[in-house]
Amino acid sequence: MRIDILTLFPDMFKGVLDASILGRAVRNGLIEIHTHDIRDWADNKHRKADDEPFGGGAGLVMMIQPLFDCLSEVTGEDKGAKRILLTPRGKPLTTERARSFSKEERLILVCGHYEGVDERIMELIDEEISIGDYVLTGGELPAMVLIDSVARFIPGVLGCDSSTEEESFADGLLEYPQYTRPADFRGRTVPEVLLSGHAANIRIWRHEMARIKTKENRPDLFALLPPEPEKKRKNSRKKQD
Ligand code: 4FV
Repeated sequence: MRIDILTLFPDMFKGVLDASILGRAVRNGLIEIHTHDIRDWADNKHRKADDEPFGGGAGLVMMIQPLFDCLSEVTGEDKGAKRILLTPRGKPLTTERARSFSKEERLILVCGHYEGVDERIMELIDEEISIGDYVLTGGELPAMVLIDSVARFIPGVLGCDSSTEEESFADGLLEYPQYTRPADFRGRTVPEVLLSGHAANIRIWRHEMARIKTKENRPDLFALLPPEPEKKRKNSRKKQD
């Protein structure tokens, strides 16, 4: 997959896109990422890319000319590229949307700044995406969040592709509690069932815990879950015949 990022602050992406899992994915050629400084397309001698809002109001708005010419040139003839504006008024970024974006050939991400972008850019935008109901200083962090969430669905990016199946939101549930060595940390122990090796009981316990955590933290998601019968854990000790 190719990802182009249009931003006034390309340096913000250094460090994030060449570290850890994303960095490895780029090095392995699974993802190709290009950043473009919108100011390079400003056709005024002061490379100005923002101005006061028509109709008054606080703050500045990103000017249409640098953004329009940058997006047009970066898109070129590539009609297959999906052009996304990161904005608080966008559709929410969800696991399903991240999964569907991961199937695209090419994403072009437009990062707004200040109070936002001149509305006439919408002529060149296919989708508006929000990472959450709060206002940030820029679209750069949302672009990084989107790239990270999408990259995880690209085969080969994660150590084992199956891990996207067993995680929060994969089946409408928040994820179950995780534990690793040591089994006893200063008297803080691990639930017995996880040490029992009894796969079915472990599955039942994890599902129960995921439902409890979902009910506690995301009643909106819990309400969407199908009612389910109480699953009894099988007694791990073989019945002595
Ligand atoms: C945002 C969000 C966000 C708003 C004005 C950038 C800022 C400035 N983007 N999800 N929440 N963007 O707050 O995506 O342009």
